[in-house]
Formats: sequence, structure tokens, C-alpha cells
Amino acid sequence: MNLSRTDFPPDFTFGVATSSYQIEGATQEDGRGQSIWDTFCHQPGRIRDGTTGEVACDHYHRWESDLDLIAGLGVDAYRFSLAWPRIQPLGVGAVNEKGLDFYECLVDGLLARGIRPYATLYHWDLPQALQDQGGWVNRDTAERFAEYAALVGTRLGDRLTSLATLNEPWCSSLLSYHLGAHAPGLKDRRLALAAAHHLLLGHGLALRTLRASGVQVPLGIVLNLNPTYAATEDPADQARALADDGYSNRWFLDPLLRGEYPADMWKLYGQDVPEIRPGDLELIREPLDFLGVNYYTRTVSTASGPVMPEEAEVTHMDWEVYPQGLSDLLVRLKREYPLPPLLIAENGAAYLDERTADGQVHDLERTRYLQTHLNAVAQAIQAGVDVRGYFVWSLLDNFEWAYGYSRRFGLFYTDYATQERLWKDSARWYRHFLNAPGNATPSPTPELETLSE
Ligand code: GBH
Repeated sequence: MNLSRTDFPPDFTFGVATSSYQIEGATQEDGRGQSIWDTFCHQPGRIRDGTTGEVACDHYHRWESDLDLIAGLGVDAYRFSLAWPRIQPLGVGAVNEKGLDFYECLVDGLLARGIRPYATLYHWDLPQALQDQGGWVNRDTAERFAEYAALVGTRLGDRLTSLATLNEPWCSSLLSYHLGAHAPGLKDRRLALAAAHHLLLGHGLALRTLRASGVQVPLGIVLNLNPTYAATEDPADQARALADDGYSNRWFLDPLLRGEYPADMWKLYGQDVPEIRPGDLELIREPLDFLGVNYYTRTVSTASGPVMPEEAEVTHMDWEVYPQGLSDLLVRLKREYPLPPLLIAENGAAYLDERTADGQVHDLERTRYLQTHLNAVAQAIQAGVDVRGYFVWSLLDNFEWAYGYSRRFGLFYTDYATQERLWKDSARWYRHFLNAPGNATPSPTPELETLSE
């Protein structure tokens, strides 16, 4: 695959992504309040390897050298999230200055290195004090979120390139309140759908508040979209694929882009649907300057549940590697929705990443994953989809939520015993892809040829 940077529009943004709880550590420092993930990690059985984000990648102390790594990759942009409980320890009231200072230094450090800051306000670390009041099931949390958004926006908005409200509201609602896999670990569909509604409401309120406060930075939201395919032509499989799509994707896309919940799902959910007050859907449909799409894999649906296609190649998460899912998804979004510009806000893969005798990590599979998915993005752009950027998940191996440290998504290998960061081969490949002089003329380099023969 002779992919090069010149296969993308000249102003296309390439970056890497992380999130606060997954890398920062320092959970007790400088006045940070407790988050729902601190609580969740301390409940037995929640995290596969029994770990927490207390230290993680110690990024809170190592941010300057981490920014040097990012600069070393030669990316245009860095996507990170802010920990709400650092900024408002109890989720309400005045700013904890030391918390906001940290992100101000981070943003200034990025700008000093010529890297554009893409910030996300909420990547799942809700202040525990708000969870004690019901968390996202409580409608007030949406108001609190908009206030927090305004605090950040008015302080940092002048230096950010992009500001997203929520990362993956599906995860903070259905995965967390219905499937019980993420904090707060509940299993109640009615509560989960209320949480989803209030997350979307918080997003809409935040956009309005930020715009009313004169914040000029482009504003959007990031969704995890998981395209679903029926395993066969059987109408029962087809119906299930449609319902799976409704559960994972349309429940968020439809209200955000069309101002309505999908009618088929509304019917299916029966008594579990959320209470909608007049004006809610107008708020949720507040215009987006961009839509962030996180893509990892697809689902193949049958009437009796998801199946793994035979011969499927899978990652260490047991997720199918299916790059065509990304181009299909992007083309479908353009066909079915009125869309703002899109951004691939996360894409990447976990592999075993064992260090070999030479001390290195030869993660050829990850490089291939990134190449094939970048190629899928290029194809979607060719087909007329307005995609403006692509961010690899993740900069470095980090706390992979319910999997603890047992899954590695990084371009850089994290040695947790020493906090040393090591270039994986995939990081070298990405640097090469971004910076190779050969990019002026789109001919493949020898390195690229061996990687994709
Ligand atoms: C992203 O979530 C997160 O934003 C990021 O923090 C995380 O580290 C990264 O992915 C890697 O996991 O869960 O069985 O229903 C992606 C979450 C992954 C949720 C795929 C839906 C489908 C299979 N999505 N998942 S399942």
C-alpha cells in the first residue's frame, strides 16, 4: 500500500490522542477532587488486573517530556482531555486554579512546540460529588457541565484549535449505566437512557453557553461509531443489525444531527425512554462546527447476538480488524445525515507488544492497522466525505479502563516500572509517514514497501 501524506488534502490534520484519567496519575495532587473512576477502580472485580489510574503514565509530572515526544513524531496536533475534578473538585463552584494552571501550561507548551491543541472537556472522569447526586441520571449534571465548559472555554478558548464537549457519550451512558462495564457500573437500561439524554443535553447547553460567552474556537462532540452488518440476508439478522445500529450509533447521531430520537428504538425501549422536556431536542441539535468519529471495529449481527466472522483478524482486544468499516461508515454518514466537517478523533489498536531481545517493540500489526485505516479515510475523502483530520489512539500505552494496564494502544511503549517511554516501530512509521521527504513525490519508501508487501 503506497500510502503517503500527499494522498490527503494539504491542510489535513494528523495527530495523536490521549485522555486525562488514562495518562495523568497524580489523582490526589494540587486539589484535584475524586472522580467516579477513582471510586470504580477501588471496587473489587471492576478492573481486570486490579489496577487504578493513581499513577498511570505519571503524565501530570512528565508532561513536558511527553510534549517533546509528540513534537518528535512530527504531528500537527494533539488531542487531550481535561479532568473536570481538577478544575472543579466537587463539580460545582469556583475554579481550582492549580488544576486549570496545569492545562494552561500544557496548551502553552503545545503552542511553543508548534502543535495545535485539540481539547475534550469530558472523557468520563465525572467528579464523584456529582455522582453522589445521581451523576448523569440527574438532569442537574447537564447544567453543571455547561458551567464547567464555560470556565474552561473562557480561560483557554483563545489558544485552542478545537474544543469537544463529550467523548463517546455512548460509553458514559449505556456502557456505564446499562452494561455496567464502566463507572459507575450500573445495569439499568432506564437509568442509562436518562444518562444519555442528560449527556446530550449537557453538550447542547455547553455549546450555547460557550457561544454566548464569546468563545470563538470550533465546537463539537466525539462519538464512538460502531457500524453494524447483518451476518446474512435473513430478515431476523437484518432486523437485529438495525437494532444494534440504533443502540450504538443512531441513538446519538439522530438527536444531534436531526433533533429527534430514532422512532424504531423509541418504540423498542418502551417504558425505559427518557423524559424529554420542551426545548431539549432543539438544544441537543445546536449546530456543530465538527463531529468527531472514533472508529475501532464493526459488529456483525445475528438474531441471537453478535458473531465474529470466520477468518477475521482480531487485535488483542479481540476486536475485528475491518478497515472497510471506516470508509463504509463515513460514506454512510454523508449519505444519511446533514453533516459538519468530520474528524477521526480516535483510531488505533491494542497488540501484545512484547519487547524482543533487542529491547524494541516490533509492532508490525499496529503499523498495518494504521496504514489500512488511513487508506480507508483517504478513500472516503475521494468519495466526497469532508474529513479534516485523523488522530491515532494513542500517544502511549496507558490505563485501558476496565482492562487496566493489560492492553497497550500506544505508539510509544510505556515501561510502567520506570515510566520510560520507548519508540515502537509504529511510532517510527508514523513519523516517517508524516515527515518523509518522499512525501513531496508520492513514491513509497523502502521501509514502507517492506511493511506493506
Ligand atoms: C475509546 O473507546 C476510548 O475513547 C478510549 O479512552 C479507549 O482507550 C479506546 O477507545 C480503546 O478502547 O465494548 O464489547 O460493546 C472505544 C469504546 C470500543 C466501545 C468498541 C464499543 C464495541 C465492543 N468502544 N466497543 S463492546
